Amino acid sequence: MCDTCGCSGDGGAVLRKPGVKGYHVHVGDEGGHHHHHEHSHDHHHGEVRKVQMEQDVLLQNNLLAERNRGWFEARRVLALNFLSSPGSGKTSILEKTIPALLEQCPVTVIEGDQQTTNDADRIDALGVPVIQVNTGTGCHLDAQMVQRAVKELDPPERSLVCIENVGNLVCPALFDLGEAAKVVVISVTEGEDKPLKYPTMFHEADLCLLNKTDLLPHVDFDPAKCREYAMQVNHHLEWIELSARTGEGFDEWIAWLNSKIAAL
Ligand SMILES: Nc1nc2c(ncn2[C@@H]2O[C@H](COP(=O)(O)OP(=O)(O)OP(=O)(O)O)[C@@H](O)[C@H]2O)c(=O)[nH]1
Ligand SMILES: [Mg+2]
Repeated sequence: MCDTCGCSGDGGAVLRKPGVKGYHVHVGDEGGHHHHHEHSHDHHHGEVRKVQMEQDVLLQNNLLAERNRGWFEARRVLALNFLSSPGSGKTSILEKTIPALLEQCPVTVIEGDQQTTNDADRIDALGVPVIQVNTGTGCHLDAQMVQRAVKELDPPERSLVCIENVGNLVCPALFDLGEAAKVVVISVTEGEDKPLKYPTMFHEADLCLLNKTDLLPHVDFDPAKCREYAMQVNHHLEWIELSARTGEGFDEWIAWLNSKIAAL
């Protein structure tokens, strides 16, 4: 977990529904936690206690994540956790993906952002059930937030639940949500060394979508090099290159999804 921001709490997370005025559910009973960066000198003391607390928070999260996983499996729901830096194109990919899937499989979406319902509004426009989780000061979704959101969404049997995590290539990698697979998105404007600089995310991911390939003529980015770096971190990582703008590569991505849906 993140040592410096103290991202262990839920940050006072709330659930929101597009178009439902006043719908506002707090996640958890413990209320928000606050960042006090002026007290960061505390981080130099009590290292053992800090490590212990981090283990407890992650253990607690893992227990809840396993309950989510059991629930998803019992209902034959495919839950995917989408992760990336801010702006890599997670929502744009969902906007293009969901209409292509709806004939075969119902889709519901959980959107994670610190603030706004912007992404939930974009998904709502597709006519698909969606819940926005606003994490407040929190920089990742955790299993409890997903549990609450899933309870509200009540996804049908044999369906797909897309969980778009908070844009952040670091902390969300550590929090199991009970998903069947983690899909990390990286775009060609971010630099091909990201898998080496942020290895935990690529180590934990099952599939990497390299997005914005339409911009390749305009940037110095070598997809083969990026893939090679990613494979150094995780040689099981699957890899698909696509563009949410042009639709290039979507056949392969939709086929990947359909193979998972067929196995439900
Ligand atoms: N050229 C190009 N632009 C893209 C592509 N995909 C997304 N974008 C643009 O990138 C910007 C960010 O896209 P989003 O889909 O909002 O990214 P995100 O990962 O959901 O962002 P956060 O939720 O804020 O982390 C928008 O301006 C998109 O139009 C793509 O394939 N090609
Ligand atoms: Mg988004």
